[in-house]
Amino acid sequence: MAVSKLFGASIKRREDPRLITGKATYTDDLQLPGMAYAQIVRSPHAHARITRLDVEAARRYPGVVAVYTGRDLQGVLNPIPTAWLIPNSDLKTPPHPALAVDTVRYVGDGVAVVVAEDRYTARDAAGLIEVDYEPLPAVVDQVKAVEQSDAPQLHAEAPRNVAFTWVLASGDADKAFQEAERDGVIVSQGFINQRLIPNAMEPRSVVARYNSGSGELTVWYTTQNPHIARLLMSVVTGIPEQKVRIIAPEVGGGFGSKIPFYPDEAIVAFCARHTGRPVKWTEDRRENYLTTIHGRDHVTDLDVAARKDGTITAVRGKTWANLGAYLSTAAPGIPTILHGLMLTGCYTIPNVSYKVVGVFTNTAPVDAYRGAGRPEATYLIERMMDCLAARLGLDPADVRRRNFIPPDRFPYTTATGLTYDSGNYEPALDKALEAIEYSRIREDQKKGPKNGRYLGVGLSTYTEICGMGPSAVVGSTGFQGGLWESAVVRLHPTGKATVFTGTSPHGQGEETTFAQIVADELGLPIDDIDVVHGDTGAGPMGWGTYGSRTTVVGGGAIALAARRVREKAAKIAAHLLEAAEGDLVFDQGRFFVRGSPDRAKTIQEATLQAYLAWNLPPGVEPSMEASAFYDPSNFTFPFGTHVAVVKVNAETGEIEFRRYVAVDDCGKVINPLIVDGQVHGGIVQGVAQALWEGAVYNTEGQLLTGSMADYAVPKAHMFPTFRTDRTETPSPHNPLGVKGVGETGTIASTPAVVNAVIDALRPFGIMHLDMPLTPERVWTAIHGKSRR
Ligand code: MCN
Repeated sequence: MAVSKLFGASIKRREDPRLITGKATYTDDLQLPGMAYAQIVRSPHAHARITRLDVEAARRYPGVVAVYTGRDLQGVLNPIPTAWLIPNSDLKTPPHPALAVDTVRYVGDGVAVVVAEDRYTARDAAGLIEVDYEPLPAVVDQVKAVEQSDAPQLHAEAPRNVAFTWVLASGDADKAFQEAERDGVIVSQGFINQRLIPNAMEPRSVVARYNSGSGELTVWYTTQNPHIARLLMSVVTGIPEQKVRIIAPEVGGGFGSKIPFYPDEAIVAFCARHTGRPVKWTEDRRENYLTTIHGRDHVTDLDVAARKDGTITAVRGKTWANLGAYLSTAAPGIPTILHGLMLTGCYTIPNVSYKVVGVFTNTAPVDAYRGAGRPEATYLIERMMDCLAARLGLDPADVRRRNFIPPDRFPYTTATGLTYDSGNYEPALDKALEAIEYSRIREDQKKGPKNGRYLGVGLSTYTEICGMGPSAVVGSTGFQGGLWESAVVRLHPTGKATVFTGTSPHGQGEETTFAQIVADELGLPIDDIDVVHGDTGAGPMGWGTYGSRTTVVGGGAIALAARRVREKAAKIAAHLLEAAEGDLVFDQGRFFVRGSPDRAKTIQEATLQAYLAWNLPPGVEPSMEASAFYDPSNFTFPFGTHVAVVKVNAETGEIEFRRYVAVDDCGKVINPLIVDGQVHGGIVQGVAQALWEGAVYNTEGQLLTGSMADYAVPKAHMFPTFRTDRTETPSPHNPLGVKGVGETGTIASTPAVVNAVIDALRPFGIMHLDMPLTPERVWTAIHGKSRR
């Protein structure tokens, strides 16, 4: 690879050839000798009591190996745990059995599992299981679940279906609102952030093998965090952690949906252990829609108080967060820590009063979906910026500028208690406005609609919290783990390198960017470096890939480990060159004596000597590897401006998505090509929420959008070309100066597009519409039948 400086180079992802030529191994590709197949029988009711469960016919069906019910698992498997126990919230954690025993609480709740010789037999036999249900009333709406006195109750442990009440109060919001009432302005708006269904390319899949001779359980599965999975697998199955090995082969994308520890992996492990056979389970897409976690699903009432010049003095509100039937692994932390603390966005809002009520309903569990809490926060504050601008007759860009945290105030502590590491918001805004030709659009708007099409432009000036995170801080929020990261950089005798990371990329491209980091730190050719991840049996413990933490924390650990290797190589080179270490210069893989460039040893030569160990300097151990465990001192806060331009056809309500500009700042960029790819993918997911996607349950708790035919996953032709650009404000505390970027597009784009559509609809006096902005919804609003 003829690139002298690899950090910052747009090189193609090395993952892709195998992924796009069918050479990659996914969990479902695995074939183990003697393998059997599992099929989970799931409840067709959203809420019901199980009165009879007869598995005899299934058990007798030819080819069936075993059938288990919730009662068989009782006392053998522990309940599925929740790992984010947010404090001071009266959090209720009702038990979540892997298979329901008496009561099912959402459509898709497992009641039995069939293990058979092949997956078709397993499926056929599952159809023979007779379950009598006594249906109970269901509730799917989180506000009704809490506020309606006769709402069905899901768990005895959680009166009124309240899982937690989380309160954030800072400054004196009441006083600010009183002042605004007298001499300013108060804007109030209700917002629905609809439920979304993650659509990874591959659904979830598990293969478990238990060796009763050694007591070892090996599980291959679609997880974003194998080490956490091992810990939780051990907790749930009781198998000692050192006997459990988790391997994530090709995962096929996750977008957060493969973070949680689901009942299914515990069930499959149980089946493998109790049948003595390796067992495979792969969900189909329908099952995926019903039982893999969903995202978002907030109902919010929000007020902002401001001065007449547009300076916001306070934000106040309440959100009802739908958590589904059970608390998924990280669920309590998403609408609180990752959402509430980001409510003030990139603005100097001094007073905050916010309450989040987490609610159980008869729906699939809700957990982290790309952005996880931050898209919901950004949506609220960025929509409010536009509402306020409209109320005051100001330009939305000017209102934002007025409230930006000035660049000289970083590190900046927000009213919500976070310390933003670095930021410089105006240059990103300026760049984006220039690229979209903002003034020209505003001029065009003044000319009025053309052919019944109304022009709109929408901004989103976002910041977000990622690079999770300092362990002590996340621990103080109730997260039951650390969020440091591990790395091992190992050079082999031939000078080639294997790098182990505790993170577990599954589509983001770190096999490439991590190799770029090591290539630069050690001056090795990039093709000589392999990156290994996703196997608890390979490298040290680490916490996985989510929260756009992989590069910031995992990459930071890799840089530190590589630097340790370089230090050791320098000692050996100095010894071999009979020079003082302090006299050596390191450049592109060579150590040479300052002033004598020919007196040199390459890092490969030093490495070979480290393995031969014939002539090592005193106190230096053989071999050439180093590890690092990096716990960052703060999160990172990337930011930027996204702008969307739309035209709305007033006759049909259709939205023409015309142009999109994204200017992001994720600090130092390792690979601009990959960063662009991440931003593109993120924008698509965020825009899809604004315009098309939404999970719909009917009042009985049946998922009406239960397949790709009913759920509006967008297609490429629905988007204009995205124009991306960047500013660069390094993170001051990260060894590489990087900030995360994996979620920025999703976080930023939703409000940009909604703001653009509402901007276009301003001539009709429309102040807000809830997402998705379908033609029907827009048309209804234009023609005067809006419900809000
Ligand atoms: N990068 C870079 N320079 C930076 C920051 C990042 O070159 N300053 C590169 C990274 O090295 C990496 C990519 O950009 O190749 C994204 O890195 P990062 O921001 O660290 O995000 P993570 O790797 O932690 O990915 C997690 C993030 C999340 S939370 C979701 S959800 C998500 C996403 O990434 N899910 C994805 N992107 C996805 N992309 C794919 N293809 N599939 C998913 O499931």
